[in-house]
Amino acid sequence: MRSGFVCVAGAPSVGKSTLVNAFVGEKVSIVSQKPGTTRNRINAILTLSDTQIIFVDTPGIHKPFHRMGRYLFKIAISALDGNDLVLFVVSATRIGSADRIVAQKIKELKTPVIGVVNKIDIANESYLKEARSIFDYLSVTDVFEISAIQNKGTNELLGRIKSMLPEGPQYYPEEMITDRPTVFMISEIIREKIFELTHEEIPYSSAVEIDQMEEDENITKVYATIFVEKDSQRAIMLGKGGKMIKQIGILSRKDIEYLLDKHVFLSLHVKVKTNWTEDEKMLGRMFREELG
Ligand SMILES: Nc1nc2c(ncn2[C@@H]2O[C@H](COP(=O)(O)OP(=O)(O)O)[C@@H](O)[C@H]2O)c(=O)[nH]1
Ligand SMILES: [Mg+2]
Repeated sequence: MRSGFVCVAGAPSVGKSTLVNAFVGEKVSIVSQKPGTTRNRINAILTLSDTQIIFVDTPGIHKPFHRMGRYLFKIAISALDGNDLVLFVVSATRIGSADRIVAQKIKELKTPVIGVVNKIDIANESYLKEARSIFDYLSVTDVFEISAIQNKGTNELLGRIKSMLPEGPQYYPEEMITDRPTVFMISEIIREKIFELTHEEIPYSSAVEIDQMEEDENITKVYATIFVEKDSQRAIMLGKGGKMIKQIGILSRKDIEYLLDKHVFLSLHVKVKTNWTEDEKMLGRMFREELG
């Protein structure tokens, strides 16, 4: 059997999580239009008859500006190490300093690299040229132009990935699609809806913790807390007459029911925790898995 870890690296919003989901054929990692959606290192597992590929999704690499940002940066950088292969993803719609920072980090690695230019469905010719020059700088000759969202070029890319993996063990049971527990997946679904529905600093000031899960025969009850940093943010999260939190709840419940394949009762609570993005204890809980 061939197997291995494939780190999906790149600047924020280039489509790393979308690509990982496309490979696995399930929504393992949340996606939004806003940069900084992914906060953790998430393994998405694809098991085929003779191959197991573990895609390592990561936060986008960019200059950190607060304590949580520094954690995200550390997680993304340390995830680059110890893989069998790195996919360096850029977007055909925008190449900038963030991509060059990632390129510099990748240049230091000894791991083989495949270049991926994503979003060719909305490509801009001048950026395609810049993408090529970034890969030239890294002496990466293996470059695939794809659209993760339309599943274009992803099969060819997958074939190339498979051919580059070493002989190895089956790391995970074949039915497993992620190394993350259900409670994490649920908290991520809720966070995705917050990223979709709220704006400006609100999604970045939000965190979700699952307080309790009760499994009855016909229904699973989930009690979750959404943390924000200020009273004013709490008011926005709740919305006029509770409209916002209700909408977050409706969309989240639908996805959680799909995930669990059961009816779900979801109770969301919004709590203010001043400056939690600077709080070592809370960050320690959020990044327990990554900090080892
Ligand atoms: N047009 C287009 N949009 C894409 C494609 N891949 C991802 N996106 C969009 O780009 C945004 C960021 O995607 P995401 O996977 O969260 O990026 P990440 O931050 O690199 O993980 C989302 O709005 C995606 O729907 C693509 O191939 N084409
Ligand atoms: Mg992501």
